[in-house]
Amino acid sequence: DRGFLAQWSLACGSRYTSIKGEIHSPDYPNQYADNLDECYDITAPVGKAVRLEFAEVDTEAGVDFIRIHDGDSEAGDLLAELSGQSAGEVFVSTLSNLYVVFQSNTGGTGKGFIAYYSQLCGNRFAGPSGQVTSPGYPGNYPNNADECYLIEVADDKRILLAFDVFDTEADYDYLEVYDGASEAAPLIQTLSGSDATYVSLYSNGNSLYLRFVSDSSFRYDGFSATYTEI
Ligand SMILES: [Ca+2]
Ligand SMILES: [Ca+2]
Repeated sequence: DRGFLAQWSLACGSRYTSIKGEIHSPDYPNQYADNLDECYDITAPVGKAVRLEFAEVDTEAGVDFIRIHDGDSEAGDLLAELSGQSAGEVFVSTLSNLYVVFQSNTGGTGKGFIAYYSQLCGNRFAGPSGQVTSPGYPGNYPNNADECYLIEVADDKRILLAFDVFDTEADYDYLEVYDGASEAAPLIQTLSGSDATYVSLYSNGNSLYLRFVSDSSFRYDGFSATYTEI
């Protein structure tokens, strides 16, 4: 017997920290058991966010619930309470955690749920236009930087990314531009040195993912770019 205090401070035993993966109810796609109280703690590195997409929800409607919290415990804001049948709901964490609880009572059951998680860049830009700059800009960027930027515009739009300034240590400090929402998307171009000043790039879809990396010596101005929804 652990006693009340130990129970109260016990963290969720099911932690998910991979770049991507799945969570599902016990025995999915077979019927889940009665009286479950399951937790799923999905944690990304600091600076990244968690995206969670429910491919299937099938529970006893109004009685057996999946609760999605924006944080690392049930104390985090409740984003949604799913019950009954649904598919396709997507949730994104504000910081680097989502916490999911699945509870069933006695009586009716179902297949439960399956959901897929992935890590998104936490440095997110939305809206029709904006400015993206290297860390510390207009000062020099730091050594050993590894920064991500996720730009997302309206669903049916594309993005024009135009660089006003680009100045990095050639070959050692660079910016990767991906045609999508993560590093899993196709790489459009890797920019380094000063050649990229006044370069413009276009996305095919409504998102662009940038990754800026610097090595351990020689800091330059970095970059400043304007993105526009087109
Ligand atoms: Ca039930
Ligand atoms: Ca450098």
